[in-house]
Amino acid sequence: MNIKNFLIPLILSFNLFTYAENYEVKMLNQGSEGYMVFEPSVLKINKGDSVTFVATDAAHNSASIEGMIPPGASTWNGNLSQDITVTFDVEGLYGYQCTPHAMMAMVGVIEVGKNKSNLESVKATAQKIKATFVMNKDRFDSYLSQL
Ligand SMILES: [Cu+2]
Repeated sequence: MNIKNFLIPLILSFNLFTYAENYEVKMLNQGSEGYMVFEPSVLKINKGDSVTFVATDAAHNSASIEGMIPPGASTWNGNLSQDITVTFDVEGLYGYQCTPHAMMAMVGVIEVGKNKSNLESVKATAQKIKATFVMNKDRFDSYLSQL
């Protein structure tokens, strides 16, 4: 076999692959947006990418919010003070929270694959959850407006 016949298709095929990326979201007592925040709080990624929620500060977790993930997507629920890596194989919008600090609006949003088809559901759930916030009441609206 001619080496060229083997190498050229191989080299061309590299361009066809998009490699999955890993992003980090820090769980913080204080960040640039205030107290009890995920940083970055708004993330746009591609289908197949993963996000590691990093326990930079203790006593936080990351958990998906019911009604704020696309149909067919898997939920997640991290342990307190531990990193958790979530792979996003279903396109759409995801809302998540830190369970012990949900009332302090420790929430975040992720858009996977430029697909906003579940935006209305996410917004409706955000309005309900917002009513339970005791501080940072505008966070969900602010985050969703960045999508
Ligand atoms: Cu927290």
